[in-house]
Amino acid sequence: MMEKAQIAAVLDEIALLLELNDENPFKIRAYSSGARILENLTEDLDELIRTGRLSEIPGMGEALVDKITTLRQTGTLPFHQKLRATIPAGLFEVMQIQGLGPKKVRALWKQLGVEDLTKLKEVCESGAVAELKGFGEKTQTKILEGIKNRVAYAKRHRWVDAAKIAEPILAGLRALPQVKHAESAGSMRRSRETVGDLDFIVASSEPAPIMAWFVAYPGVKEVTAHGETKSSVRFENGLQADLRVVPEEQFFFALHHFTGSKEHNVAMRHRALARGLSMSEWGFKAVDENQTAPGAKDEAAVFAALGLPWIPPELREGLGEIEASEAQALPKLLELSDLKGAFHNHTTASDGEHTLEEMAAAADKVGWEYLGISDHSKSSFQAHGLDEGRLLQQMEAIAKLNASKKFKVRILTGSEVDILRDGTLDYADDLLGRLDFVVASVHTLFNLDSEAQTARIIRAIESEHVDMVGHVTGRLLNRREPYAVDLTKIIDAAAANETIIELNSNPWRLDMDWRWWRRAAEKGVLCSINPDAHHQDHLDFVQHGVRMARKGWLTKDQVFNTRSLAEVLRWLGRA
Ligand code: DGT
Ligand code: CA
Ligand code: CA
Ligand code: ZN
Repeated sequence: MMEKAQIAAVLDEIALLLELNDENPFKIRAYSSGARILENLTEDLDELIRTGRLSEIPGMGEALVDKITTLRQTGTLPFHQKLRATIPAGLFEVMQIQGLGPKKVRALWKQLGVEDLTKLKEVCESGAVAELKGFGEKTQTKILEGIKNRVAYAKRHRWVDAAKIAEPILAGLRALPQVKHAESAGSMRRSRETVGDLDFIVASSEPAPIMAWFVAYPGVKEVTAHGETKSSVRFENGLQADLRVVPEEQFFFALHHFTGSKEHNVAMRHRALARGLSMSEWGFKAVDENQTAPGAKDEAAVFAALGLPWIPPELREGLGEIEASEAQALPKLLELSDLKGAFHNHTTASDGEHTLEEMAAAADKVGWEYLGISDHSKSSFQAHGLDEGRLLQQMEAIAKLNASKKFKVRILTGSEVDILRDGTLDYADDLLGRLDFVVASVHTLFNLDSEAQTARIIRAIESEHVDMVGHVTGRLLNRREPYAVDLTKIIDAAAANETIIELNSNPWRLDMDWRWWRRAAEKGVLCSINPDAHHQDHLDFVQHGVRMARKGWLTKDQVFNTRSLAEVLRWLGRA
């Protein structure tokens, strides 16, 4: 059985294929509007099919109903398959080049025989594209750029990298005299771990100078659109940004709409319709023309009009946030100021850049009650892991430093101990037992199969000396995939053994992924927001951990390092 969203995607693809085949525009529109209707259906699709009521929905013709029924029941559609076979497979890649819609792709295909990217490049370089009606030199150059940069343009950007670009732009927009409000929306505002593009929303009655400022912003490498109320630019690193200027009374609707997610928006629109309102980026419209629709003077008013308390953007992923809001059961999300200290930090003893004292000074600056030091263990020789002797020396140095009262922060002795191939640990139990806390991490053998990798980590979780498991999947965003591991089983083992799971806050890692935390918390697993600092400045990384914890619906109670020093020591069995 095929889901509604997948059926809609097939209908959209049919519309695209028909357009490539230069079919009747009405027919094309029928498929794409059919896809939209399907996305917005609140009623049970099977029920609608069974009772024949699907065809009574305006816009749902016989042909469409037949195809939806076939897709729902069999998961494929011969019509779609046949249509797909009429298009060279390479054209799908050609369509992903920036600025190439179905009409242009068809012209390139039919008139110049372009069936893939190689051929496209060839006809651009020969100058043939510039000669085509509706193309020209400029388009030809743009297509070549698009081919050259297609990897960079298709790439998603880490949230931190996108934020570095977005923050000064937002500040610049807010400083313009014509700007009433300015916000960054989209995945950036929802705090996704990676961002496809930036979406700025501005309220103003005078968009022209704002647009002019935006397209001339330093660092803009290319202006991909410059309209009256919408412009798009691309920066050096390939990141694209959209700017939309709306009248003030539309601002909070536009902000809500472009914050997304799409899934959240679809659910909100259903809810609005059930209340006699149609909802869009422009505002509410009463379905009954004699009624007036509510406006919104802030974002909370958009939700309030639908009987809902405001939902934090991080939760707007269409994962039950509207139901929770309706039930007054939204979590009170963790905040940065809730943190009272942090575990998992390195010093120059292993691969950190700052000494113990420098790290203590940095923690004092943040105002933390405690700072857990956990350098690497001896197997991590490439990171200058500590052998037993050096670890004992470090423990002594920490005891002295704490006794000296030179810093307010209490340093806790620990280790990021390597999990060895079989799940045993890199130090003997009696040594581990003398530390204040132990983080156990995998740093080798990423290629083990899921069963072996999972068993290895679970064995470490079961060790009575392991308090936390570090960066549980080993992923590096955009760089290294997570190793194969069964997180369901890891979470169950952590719950059974009262082992904390780390939320590694290094912006490359953000591991464990936010999608798993609700499940972990429901099972009673504690989260520790760990900076994994290798530099004084890295203590700040916890802000990213907090963002991800919020995305994972975590509250203060579910996060270990919101506890006081006394509570933490008690939990660790050290007081
Ligand atoms: P990204 O840029 O891929 O990281 O993710 P977003 O969420 O920023 O997506 P983007 O930039 O394409 O669009 C921004 C928001 O606009 C999106 O989260 C929801 C809204 N939006 C865009 N397209 C649609 C759509 O087709 N339907 C609905 N309901 N909302 C949409
Ligand atoms: Ca976006
Ligand atoms: Ca966008
Ligand atoms: Zn590590």
